[in-house]
Amino acid sequence: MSGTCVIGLQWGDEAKGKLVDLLAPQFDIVVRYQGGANAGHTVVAGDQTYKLHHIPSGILHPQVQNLITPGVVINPSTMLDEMDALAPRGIDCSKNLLISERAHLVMPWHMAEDRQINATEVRGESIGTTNRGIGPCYRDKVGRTHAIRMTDLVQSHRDDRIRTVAEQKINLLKNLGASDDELQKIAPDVVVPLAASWAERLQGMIGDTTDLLLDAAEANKRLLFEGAQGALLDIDHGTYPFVTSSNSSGVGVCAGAGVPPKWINTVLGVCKAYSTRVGGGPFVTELSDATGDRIRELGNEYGTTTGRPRRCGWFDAVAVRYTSRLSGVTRLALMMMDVLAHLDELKVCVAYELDGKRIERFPGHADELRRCKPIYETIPGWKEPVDHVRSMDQFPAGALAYVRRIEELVGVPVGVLSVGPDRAQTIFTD
Ligand code: 2SA
Ligand code: MG
Repeated sequence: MSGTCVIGLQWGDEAKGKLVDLLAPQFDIVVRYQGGANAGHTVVAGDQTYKLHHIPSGILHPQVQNLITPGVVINPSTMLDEMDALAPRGIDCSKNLLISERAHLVMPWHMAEDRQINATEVRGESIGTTNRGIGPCYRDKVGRTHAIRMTDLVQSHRDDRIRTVAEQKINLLKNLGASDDELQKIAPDVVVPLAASWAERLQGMIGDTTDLLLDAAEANKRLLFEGAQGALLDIDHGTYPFVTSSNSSGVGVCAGAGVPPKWINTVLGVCKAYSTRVGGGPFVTELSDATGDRIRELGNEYGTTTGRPRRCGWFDAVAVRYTSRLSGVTRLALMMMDVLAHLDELKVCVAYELDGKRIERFPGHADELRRCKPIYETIPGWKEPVDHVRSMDQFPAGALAYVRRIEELVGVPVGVLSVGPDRAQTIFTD
């Protein structure tokens, strides 16, 4: 049994891509199993920075097979752009990438529908999606009547199917007040040839990843599952409705990839040494002050996909304990430790105050979470930079005390610490 998962425990952007790239050489297969082009995974290799959206972060290793499985929603135009950007840098995705025929397509109408979602307030706030068509595509997947899958691209019914759905979507979007410009982008005469061009370029890379993965698991191959977004954005278990539309916590791996739970034995829970969130929704430890701004600047906390500034705050142990338990985390990876150096003191949220009562449970309702006030423990800061640290004994005592406290509060040992974006700036504790 050798399935390992890398799961974000906060609201995404925990630097999962960096870890997957580092771990990939120890695995035979790397799997992206949920989300889509809303993800932004940054990998730094030497002097090169790669920004990946659909393509698994194992792609930089030619001996590793990369899979995009049924739970992912794919925008072929964006994916082809991503491949075209990798090609001149010596990475030929056609060699070691297989895309599931069962995966759903994000179509141009989904982007128009997403803009409509963002223009609508839920519980007094916009969800603040990435406008990548993710929610509308998953909605069509569940609804079944308007869905288009990878397999449809390479079937003889392709043009008819796309024309029919495009006509229905035009009517729908007209009623929702879409602009002429938006409607033009989804006209059948535009979308039908576009889909044909996708098929021409992708057909050799579309296949049955489910069968391949089951064979690989039964042959004891080493599998690495790369989560996208973070567990607090999970459609069922996150801060609903301010979530993404897939199961981004550990519980999503089996359904999205197509593997039974018995093949998973290690779950690496990735979190920053502080918290960030991009988009709307409650955020108990948010800092709307100079410390928050400082974390944003030092941590370069801007969206990889949209460039949006991320909201920043202290580490929330209530939230991470919840998502760590939910995801079955066996080791924590604590990232961005370098960003917290030089502070006089740090705060860690150890419980919430909800309507005058102390709670340690993570509330299931966004309104309840919005009413929660953080109960902080103050921890002395450390004045020394840590970006040069390469082993546990090189950390200042203050930084180690911070790590130990987080382990205690979350209830899981830290297995990895990161002190910068480079591969070398990663310390494995055992
Ligand atoms: P969506 O587009 O429907 O998935 O948006 C719903 C919510 O999920 C959040 N979300 C994310 N949060 C953090 N990082 C994500 N990926 C990009 C990145 C985001 C970016 O790596 O930086 O560039 O802005 C991501 N994807 C979705 C989103 O903000 C909504 O709150
Ligand atoms: Mg990201």
